[in-house]
Amino acid sequence: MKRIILLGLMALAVSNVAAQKSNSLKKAFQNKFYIGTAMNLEQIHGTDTKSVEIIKKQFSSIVSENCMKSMYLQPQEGKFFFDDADKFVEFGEKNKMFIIGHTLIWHSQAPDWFFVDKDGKNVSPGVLKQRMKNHITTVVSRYKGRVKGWDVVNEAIMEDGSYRKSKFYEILGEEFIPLAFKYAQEADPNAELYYNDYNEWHPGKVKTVTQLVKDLKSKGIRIDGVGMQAHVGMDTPSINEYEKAILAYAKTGVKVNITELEISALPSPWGTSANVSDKVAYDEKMNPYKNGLPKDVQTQWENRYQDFFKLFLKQKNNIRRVTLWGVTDNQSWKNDFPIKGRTDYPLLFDRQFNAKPVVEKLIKLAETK
Ligand code: 9MR
Repeated sequence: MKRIILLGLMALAVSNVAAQKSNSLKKAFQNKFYIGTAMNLEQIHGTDTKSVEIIKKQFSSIVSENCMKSMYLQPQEGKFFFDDADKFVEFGEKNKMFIIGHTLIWHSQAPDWFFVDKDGKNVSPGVLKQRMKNHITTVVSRYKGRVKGWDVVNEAIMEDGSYRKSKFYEILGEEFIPLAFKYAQEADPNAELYYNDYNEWHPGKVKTVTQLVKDLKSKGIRIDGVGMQAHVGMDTPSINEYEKAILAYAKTGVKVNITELEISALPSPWGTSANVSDKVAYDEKMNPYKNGLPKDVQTQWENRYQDFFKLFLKQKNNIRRVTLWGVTDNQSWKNDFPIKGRTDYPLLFDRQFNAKPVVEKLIKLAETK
């Protein structure tokens, strides 16, 4: 009788170990790459307790979805607001996470004052350099040694490979990118520094971004990674195109971060733009799954996630981190982009805070690869 109980207990212990091994993304991927999520304000301040539980259990890395953008950190010249960002960094430290700051230099969500003088005219190159330096130095030094990686420059290149005609570009030309990296490096020599962009599998972008990495390196300026935002759809881009881009970036000697990952289950009026100013009017036909995904679409969506993760696992030596752009479907920006007011299903946790079946499948994939 005793032996039977003992055997029973042993079996229970073994199955517990097995369950433990496979009960979170964080554990399953720990020897592959960091697996992260973006955090919004409710999560950072702990009011969304259910999401916070998921984040602690499932993810090994976090990035600020909005609160470290320059319009929030420095709404007026010289007047910094750090309350949200401080909380975000504290959360990451407390939970031993790899903390990412997003983003230092981005044309969008930069405060208007950044580029103009008191008469509203563009400032001189010298003034803009000073403002960039002050912003980057103040922010990066505050979190020195704590924020482990920075999206230094975000979305500066267009799909055809040309430079985006942003205010930074208009006033400083291409030079604004090496300058931003130099200022960040000076402020925290040990932080990883990244260039981050969407549609970076596009051949035109691949060409210019790889050249950019080479140019920075030849100037003796450090760049550690390219962040490939992964705001992808059901068909575009192809896994093959995506892999080619990963290999091209890796060949320049940097790591690839898969950033801002989510897979929209909805029809798209165009490819996979993540340019926040590209919006399309609401159309009932474009919002077909208000009450849930039909089984066939659900299966197709799960397969698409698995195909991407198979690629990430295959390329794990080139990939440092895979970060989801949010936790639950209802929190995703995709419900309002590119068409406002739709019901999308792009993330790994549903509107009731439950892990979707795909989570278990991704865990299994990680454990068998
Ligand atoms: O998810 C972010 C959303 O909440 C903001 O309203 C939006 C505008 O700042 O930015 C979203 O995140 C963007 C990211 O910072 C950069 N790449 C594209 C993302 C989606 O627009």
